[in-house]
Amino acid sequence: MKKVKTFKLSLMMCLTLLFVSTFSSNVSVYAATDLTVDLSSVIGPVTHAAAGSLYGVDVSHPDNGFILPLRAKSYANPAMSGPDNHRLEGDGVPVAQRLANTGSKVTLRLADMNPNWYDFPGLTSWYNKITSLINEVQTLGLTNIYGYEVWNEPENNSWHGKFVGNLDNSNSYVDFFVNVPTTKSYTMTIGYANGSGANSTHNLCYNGLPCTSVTYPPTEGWGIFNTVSANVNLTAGNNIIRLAKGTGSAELDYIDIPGAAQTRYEAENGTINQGVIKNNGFSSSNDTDNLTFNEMFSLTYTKIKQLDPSAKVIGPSYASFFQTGMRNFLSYQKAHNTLPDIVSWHQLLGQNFTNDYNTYRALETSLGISPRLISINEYSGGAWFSDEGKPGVTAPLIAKFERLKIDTAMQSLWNGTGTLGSLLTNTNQRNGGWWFYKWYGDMSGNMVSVTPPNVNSMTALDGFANVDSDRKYASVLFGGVTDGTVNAVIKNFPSFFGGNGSKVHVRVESTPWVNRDTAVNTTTTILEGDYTIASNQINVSISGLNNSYGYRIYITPFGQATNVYEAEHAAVNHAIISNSSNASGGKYVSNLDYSDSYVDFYVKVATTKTYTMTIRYANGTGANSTHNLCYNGGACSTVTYPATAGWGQFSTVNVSVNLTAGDNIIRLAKGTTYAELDSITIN
Ligand SMILES: [Ca+2]
Ligand SMILES: [Ca+2]
Repeated sequence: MKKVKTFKLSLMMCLTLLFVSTFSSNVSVYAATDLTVDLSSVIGPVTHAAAGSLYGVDVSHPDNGFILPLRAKSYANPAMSGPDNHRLEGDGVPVAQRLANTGSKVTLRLADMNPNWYDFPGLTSWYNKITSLINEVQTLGLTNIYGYEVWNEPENNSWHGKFVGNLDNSNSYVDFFVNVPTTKSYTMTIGYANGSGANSTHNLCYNGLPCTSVTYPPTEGWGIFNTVSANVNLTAGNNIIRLAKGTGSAELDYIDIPGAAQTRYEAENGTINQGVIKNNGFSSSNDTDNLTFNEMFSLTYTKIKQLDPSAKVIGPSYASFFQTGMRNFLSYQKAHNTLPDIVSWHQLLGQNFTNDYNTYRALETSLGISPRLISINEYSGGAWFSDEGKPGVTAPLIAKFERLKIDTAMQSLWNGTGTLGSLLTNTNQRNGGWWFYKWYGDMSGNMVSVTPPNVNSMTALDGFANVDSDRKYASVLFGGVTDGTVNAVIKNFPSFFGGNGSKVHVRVESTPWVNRDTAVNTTTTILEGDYTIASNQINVSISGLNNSYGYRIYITPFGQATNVYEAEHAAVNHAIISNSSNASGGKYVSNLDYSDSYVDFYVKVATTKTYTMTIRYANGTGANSTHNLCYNGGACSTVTYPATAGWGQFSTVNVSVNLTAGDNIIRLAKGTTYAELDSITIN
């Protein structure tokens, strides 16, 4: 979706909101506030599938410090940007280069290579652009391209097809003027739509011969086209072929006559009597090089695979899930052996995603198509503009995406580019949504099952959770509409937590939301304590909840230190994570060798005061080296590291830091010569 909306879509949104609000009021009949987390029911590995955003990362902004903690699986960017393209900014290839070391991938949106919304340049130019793009990706050796998204929202008239509808009067017809070189029988293909649910007919009349009848089986809907064939005996030179109203109704897109002067005669270019020319994304026109969207997608798929057989092709990227359009698309691509590797659509209007997902999987089954990866490459809540980035709205969405193993999902773009999907303010500061996505980025190990009060509600309380048995912790993120209380039932503790009778440490935090432009410097700890496992579960009751806020429950084994921060789990810029049995946690950060190399530690303390920070480091230079220590926006200072026994051989230094209650961001950045970082401990 782009920022400019059509009236039609606004109306759809209003209708949807009415539906959602009605639906939400029914939620109260459920045991409203129970959220059950099964720590032993693994969904799959943590990938941060839904942490990315559309145009959320630009070539030069935001700063990496904002991007790194989110650990998004993929962003979506224009395949090319500039004055001749749909987007001025966000050029996907340099963004992919920029993100190459962060672990994030980039979806390249090919439609954005075109100007406006979107002008198809003709197949030759289209192929040239794609060839140039893929050659560039290959020349640069980029390995973090998630895939090539062929088009965007084709059904919303971003595919400029035309057809003739309302051929409903007794004298409605379209005359096609067809020139053929040879007198013979030709097999004519008719692109038509019949949304009546029953067969309809046209009368086929030409060259003074008796009319015959053409039968149109039902298509997936009005404006959604299939083809039928009919034989016509044409004479060399000009012929007038008339398709006239018969029984029931049909819409006409084009006729194809192989061997004729044109291979396609568009209905809208014929002589139309008692019919109306219409626009939509399922039909073809001169503006689309006489291709339907399905045809263009299929040809583009083939071209991409010729250029790079390992490339992933993404589509159709409908503005919302709708079964009829998806069936039409999948049926066509299956028949042409050009099914996308990753099926995409958008979640913007508050629809029931759980239901849409199940409908989609059933559609695959019914068409004999193996399960595709799914990318929801634009998402926001039903009140799209005010919802984007709001934790209380995104939590129930992410919960569904994680529960259903959606491969990637990207926040929509209702705000400016380069703001990580409305997670930064207009003055480039973190807002409350950023901290929620930072918690998401903190997740590691495996995602585990969370059962909300109602999996079908897109607005009510829902959450997602992870367990990391190496790092020995679990976390649960949640948000959504509640009556102000949540009872989190956390059960089936893995053995590293101990068993029944063991205590676990629980910290519950909230991140606020006023609006996207309200900066938030810290999250708030709203509850902290030790809970005893009984019947292999604990119940954490939380009250005073705000429907716009996001929440995290962070659970560690009793007695496990919470003041040690491993460098390898921090936000690491332009450096490498290495393994060593000497290192705390088995890993450390090496190669902090560049002017932009740094590690950002997110340190949470209960009290504002001066703390001792113990830095575990290695310095194999044989002489003193330094890092620059910068935190909380204050002036930087220098930390001096005496030489250690070698690289990967660690020692410690202590420095004093003045921390404020809540979250503190402590940066250790390259200074004089070199040093490696293992961990920091705050006392
Ligand atoms: Ca047409
Ligand atoms: Ca370490």
